[in-house]
Amino acid sequence: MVRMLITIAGWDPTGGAGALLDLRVFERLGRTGRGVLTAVTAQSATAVAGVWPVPAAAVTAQFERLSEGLEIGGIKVGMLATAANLRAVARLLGRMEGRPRVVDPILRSSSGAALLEKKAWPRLLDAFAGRAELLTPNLGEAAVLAGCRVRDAAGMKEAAARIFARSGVACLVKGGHLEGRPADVLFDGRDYAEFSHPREARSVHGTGCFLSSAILCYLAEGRPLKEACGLAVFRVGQAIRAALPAGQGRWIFDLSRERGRTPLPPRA
Ligand code: PXL
Repeated sequence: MVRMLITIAGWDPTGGAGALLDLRVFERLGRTGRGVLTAVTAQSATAVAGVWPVPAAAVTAQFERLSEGLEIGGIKVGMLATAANLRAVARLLGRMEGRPRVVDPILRSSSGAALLEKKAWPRLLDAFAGRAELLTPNLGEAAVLAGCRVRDAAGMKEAAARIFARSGVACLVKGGHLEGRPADVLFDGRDYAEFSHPREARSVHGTGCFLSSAILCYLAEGRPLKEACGLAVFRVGQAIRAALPAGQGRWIFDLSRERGRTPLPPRA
């Protein structure tokens, strides 16, 4: 039976982020995907105009019906919208021990809209404690989750270590918004790894969704965490360079423009 990847995420009608992008990334990297919706958003390429959460009972029911008769190869969690959805999804992940689970702890959109209600922010690490293989906060999310300033590589290491200490889950802090040459920092509970990448001149919507979906694909292939993160960082860079302008200085992924590109760097 084909092992499906599942994204549990929100709906961005532009397809630049959320479940629609996740499913395209899965397919682009050779995997079959299915989706559980947590919220509907209304948005343009530049701003989120509204968020309508899906009730937690509907999130759970989607997942339960979907997983009947399905071989699940891994799960990615994105936007959750509500504290009730956070609880429900954490419970579902708790039943998926042994399968790769990647949680992108999305708190806000880049335009500042809350994509998880604020009262749930302090509960996120507890909810996913021991129930995922990786958390992928950006600098702002890492600062909120770890409760410390995250302004440079040392701050990223500190935040990743605190997040691991509180959740028992490995943490990749994304440094895309750092000054200078950006790097992402991984802490797996024992060792740190840094993945530096060129500064991309383009501000592409959904970069975090792309990255976490790609990491899940590589984990589902059986690659170790560090290798999966490195390959995904590389792959996001490729996709950014094939993105389309979306107006007002923003760009949007267009995976159709990538056809024929090498999906992976040569194996070392
Ligand atoms: O990029 C974060 C994100 C994730 N998921 C959905 C979104 C956004 C940002 O707007 O709308 C559904």
